[in-house]
Amino acid sequence: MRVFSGIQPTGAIHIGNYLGAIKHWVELQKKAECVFVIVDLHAITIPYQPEELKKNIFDTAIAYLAAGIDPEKSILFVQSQIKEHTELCWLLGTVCPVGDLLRMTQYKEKSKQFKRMINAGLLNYPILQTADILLYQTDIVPVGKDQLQHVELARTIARKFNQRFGKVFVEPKSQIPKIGAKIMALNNPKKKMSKTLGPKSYISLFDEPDEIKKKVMTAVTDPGKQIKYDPQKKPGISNLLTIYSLFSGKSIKKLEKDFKGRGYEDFKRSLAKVLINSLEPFRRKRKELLAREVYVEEILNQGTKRAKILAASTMIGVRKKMGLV
Ligand code: AQP
Repeated sequence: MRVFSGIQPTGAIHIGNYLGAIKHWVELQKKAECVFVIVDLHAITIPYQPEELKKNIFDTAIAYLAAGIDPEKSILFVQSQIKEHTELCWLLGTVCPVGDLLRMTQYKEKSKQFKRMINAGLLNYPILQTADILLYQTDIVPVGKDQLQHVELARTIARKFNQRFGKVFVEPKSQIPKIGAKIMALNNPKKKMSKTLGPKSYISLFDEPDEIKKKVMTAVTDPGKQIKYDPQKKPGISNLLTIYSLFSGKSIKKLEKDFKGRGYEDFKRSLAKVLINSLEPFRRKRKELLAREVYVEEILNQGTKRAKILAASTMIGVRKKMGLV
């Protein structure tokens, strides 16, 4: 079984990225052949600073490793290092209808968020993501809920291509966690926790204890004071209960019982403690890795070499089927 997934180096990796994706990657490494990528070509579809991007790519690699991605088991690399991604993107663009791209929720949301820079890359983003996935003959794509639509499109494009030119691609399936597939922003529980919404919306994997405490204590909650899971009526506290449950291993029911009759403040104080303790090993590992820059670069170089072999092999089949040889 081949597993593929990635994250954009658009800022600090947060607990939403972790609970929705990375945590499951770490588990999947034990039983599947995994390819994990830092999708820098996706990150440049929104406004960015080149120097910052370079730093974010490195920081994202450190986040993967600190959170438990094992370079001995999994392939880890930076997308732009393998030209086959952009080549396949162009070819698949001739198979994908424009209408399918225009109805993608992420395109609609990001083009509202970045009104002044709605570029063709932002619209074509899902084709590049399809190319990323299909290049590695991926069976499973573990992602958060927001990426479900894109993976569905990748399946459709794979099917269309195979029908028109003959079978080359595996049709990938998404794997979405039952709980934690969409962690909401701390400062606005109606919106998804997101790197580009800014640090007040998220807790980074590497936030210091003081920051964690401050962000949790000021997280938006709902009227009333009951600790009860009800995402419609109480989106704020329900989101915090989900986070608490996933980091502590206690069920939401048990937490509701434990905190019965106690107020939000008590609950938040306890959640902050859980988060500070749970994220401590990540902070420690990151500090170690920051002092080993050459080692991290070598992991990425080795990953590129391994991924390149897989990507090049798929492209031979694609070119042949499309009459491009
Ligand atoms: N809030 C979230 N809850 C659960 N899963 C999430 N993911 C992202 N946010 C949440 C999952 O993390 C993986 C990497 O996402 P990405 O960096 O490729 O882009 P994204 O989904 O757009 O993530 P962000 O943090 O919201 O980044 P920006 O702000 O740059 O757009 C994916 O599997 C995603 O589902």
